[in-house]
Amino acid sequence: MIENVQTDADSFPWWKRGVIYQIYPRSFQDSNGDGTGDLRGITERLDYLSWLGIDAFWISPFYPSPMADFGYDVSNYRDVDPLFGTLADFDALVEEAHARGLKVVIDFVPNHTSDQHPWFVESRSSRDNPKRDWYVWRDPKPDGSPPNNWLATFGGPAWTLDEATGQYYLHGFLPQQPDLNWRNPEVKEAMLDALRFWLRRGVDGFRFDVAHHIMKDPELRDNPANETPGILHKPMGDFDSQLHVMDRMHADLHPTYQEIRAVIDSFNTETQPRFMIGETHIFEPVQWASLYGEQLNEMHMPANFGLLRAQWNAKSVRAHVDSIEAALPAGAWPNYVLSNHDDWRTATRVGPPQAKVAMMLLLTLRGTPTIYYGEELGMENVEIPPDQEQDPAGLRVPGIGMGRDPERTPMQWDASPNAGFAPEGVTTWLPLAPDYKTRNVAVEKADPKSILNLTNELLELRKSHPALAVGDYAAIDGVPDECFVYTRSTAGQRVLIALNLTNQEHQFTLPYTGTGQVVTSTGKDRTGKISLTFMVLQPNEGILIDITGAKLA
Ligand code: ISL
Repeated sequence: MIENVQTDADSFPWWKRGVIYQIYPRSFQDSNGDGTGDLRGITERLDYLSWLGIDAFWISPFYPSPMADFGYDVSNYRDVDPLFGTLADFDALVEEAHARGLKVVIDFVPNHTSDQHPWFVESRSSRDNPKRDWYVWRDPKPDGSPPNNWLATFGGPAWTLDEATGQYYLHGFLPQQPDLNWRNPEVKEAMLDALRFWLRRGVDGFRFDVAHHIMKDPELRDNPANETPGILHKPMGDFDSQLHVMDRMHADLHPTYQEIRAVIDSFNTETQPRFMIGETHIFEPVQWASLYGEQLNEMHMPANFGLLRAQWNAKSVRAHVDSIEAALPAGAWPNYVLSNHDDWRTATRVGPPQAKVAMMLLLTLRGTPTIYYGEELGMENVEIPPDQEQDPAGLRVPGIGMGRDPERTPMQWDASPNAGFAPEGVTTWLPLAPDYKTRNVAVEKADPKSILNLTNELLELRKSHPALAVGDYAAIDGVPDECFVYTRSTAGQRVLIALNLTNQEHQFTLPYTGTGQVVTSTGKDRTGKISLTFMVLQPNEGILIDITGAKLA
């Protein structure tokens, strides 16, 4: 008897039942031979995305920008940087994507602008400029030091002194990324209006960059010291010496998110429900879950980065998933991610033999998965020679692995010079991975056992199996500590996912009788019926089994 289950996948909006694919636009496809990817390049590759089977893609920022942080320093919220193309290119991309049934999610950077944004240029021009209060300006302490102890994510204090006006401005990231003052109603209105600009152009949703940063302690009190450094998901240097409780997550985030959500919802139609996901690096599950809003009227989904931080072993991964399921407010929908443009490639983090297991996990958990471009190929971090390093995080805080270039290298399309990413002879903005001739879309499409074909199959299975897309999750107890085994169930269907997170064979008994039907496996070497009473998982193996109708032992 299958109880307490969801049934009809079609009644779920696309952002719940679907899969999001993240495109870092500099690195996806260069259409004009300047060595950097662009919007037309994405349009040229839409057939690939359709074939792959994703539902939506999110494009990291393409706004006009001095590129101090490669687009996360926006100097105009209503245009496209010439490096990436034009507004007309964007409109064409949306039209072509929608024609294929693909949703378009764009990055929105609410916490900070570029220091070259006209708003900041005005704001810094004098203490009594009408835009002064659009940013966070404070006098130095009597000894001339910054107003409080806050640190910038990418090294150094979060305050820079403007010599001309004698005040410090706040920047949670680079000095070239001054923080906006969201408590100023004019700022809020200007930003909401920028959202409307893109909603009118047809975007299906937004990813809100560092959404938890936009509201800080209004009294700007010091952060307390962090007595247990190492709690962040990657080495962050001095930034990790503090608990970031005052420089983010102030309670008035909630009414602000509600106002943003109301604007987005006001563009909903029957056929086009809009959506927002917040980039929220909050790891305490209850605090994270609060960002859905008490009435589920804030973030449709606060991004959940817990899997990036979990140790790669079955106990930690299961503990994380169970904690998310437990913390989730009634009616809210979970989400998972294994890598992005700020974090290590999955194959590098978990080791190449585990990459397929990781992909099977991501695409079979209950919750919307986001796949970072190239993960479907098993791309790895690429070592960047020091003289080619680009990322300001790595350049400003060298030597501890903060640089993000290794996970941002060009997409590997084929074995031709420049991997089909850019024309032959062009110098690409970051070097290509050394393995691109053997690890690319063309080679992997032709290999039935590739991670690309596994990803493609799992994406198709999510469409054909409501249990995988929207079914309930239940972990199975009594299996070896090295394996993570769970079911996904709808009223009419139950599938079981058995993942071996080690390179050793494991044997165990499942709490079901009889046999199940193999749907697929990471090795693509299993077919037919499989015993549920005695299961053997090969090293680094994941199996997906249809157990609809199986009886509990
Ligand atoms: O603060 C952190 C850890 O607690 C960082 O992980 C931080 O949240 C993360 O670096 C934020 O990233 C986003 O905003 C940055 C940009 O450089 C990143 O690429 C973007 O994803 C500034 O806009």
